[in-house]
Amino acid sequence: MAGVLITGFEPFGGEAVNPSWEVVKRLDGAIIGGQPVAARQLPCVFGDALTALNAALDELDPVLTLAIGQAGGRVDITVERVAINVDDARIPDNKGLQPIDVPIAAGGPAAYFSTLPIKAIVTALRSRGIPASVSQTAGTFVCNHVMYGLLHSLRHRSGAKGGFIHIPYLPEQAAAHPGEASMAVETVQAALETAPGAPAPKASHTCGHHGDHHSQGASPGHTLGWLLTAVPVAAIRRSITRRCGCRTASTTAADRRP
Ligand code: PCA
Repeated sequence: MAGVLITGFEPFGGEAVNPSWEVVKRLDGAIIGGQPVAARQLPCVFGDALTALNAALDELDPVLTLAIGQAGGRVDITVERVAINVDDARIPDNKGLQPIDVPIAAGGPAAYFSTLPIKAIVTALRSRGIPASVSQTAGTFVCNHVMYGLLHSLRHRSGAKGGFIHIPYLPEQAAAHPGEASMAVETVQAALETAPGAPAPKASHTCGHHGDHHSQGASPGHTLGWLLTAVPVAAIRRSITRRCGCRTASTTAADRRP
C-alpha cells in the first residue's frame, strides 16, 4: 500500500468544466511526502463513478484517497464529515440516471465518517488564509455516492485513509451564476499544498504538476504530505451502525447544492 489517489469529476449539470478536475489534474504525477500522487477523473454517473474509483483503488492500492467535487453555491472549501447510504438525485447524472431514495450499498451501514482529520484540515487551511469549513452533508448526488462507496471499499483496506472535499465554482462558472461564490483554481491548489506551520505559498507560485517543489521528498508544505506523515496511519474509521430516520432539510447556503 503506497501513494495517494486524488480524484475529480467530469463536468455535469450543463457546466463546461468541473473545478475539481481542473485542480486535481494539476497534481497528477507529483511526489508528495515521498509518495506518488495519481489523479483520476471520475464520471458523474451513479455506479460508473464507483466502478472507476474501485478500479483505481485496485490498481494503486493508495494509502490515502482524497476525492474532490464541485459544490456550486458553496462559499468556501468544505471538508465533508459524513457520507450517507442513499442516492437521491436532484438532477439526472451524465447518463440520465436519477435514482430517488435508493441505497448505495444494500444492507450497508447508514453512513460512514471521513477518516481524515477534518477539523485539523479546516484549521490548517484557515490559518493559511484559505476559506474552509466542515460540511455536515455531502448531499445525496454523485459526490455523496462516491464518498460512501470510497469509505465502504476502504473498510477492507486496513490503514488506508480517505475522505471527500467539496469546492466552490471557478470564477468563470460563477460569472454565469450571478451572486454565487467562486474560488480560483490556484487557491484550491494552494489548499492542497498548504499544511500547518508551512510557509505561505509564494504569490508567484504557479506550479504545474511536475514543479520542482513537488519533487522534494519531504512534505512540509503540502496538506497531502502532512496527512501522510503527521496523521496516524491507523484510520479513525467509524461507521454509524444504526439507521437514521432523520430527514433534516438543507437550510444553509452551504448545504444547498450537491
Ligand atoms: N459534484 C456533484 C457530483 C460531481 C461533482 O463534482 C456532487 O456534489 O454530488
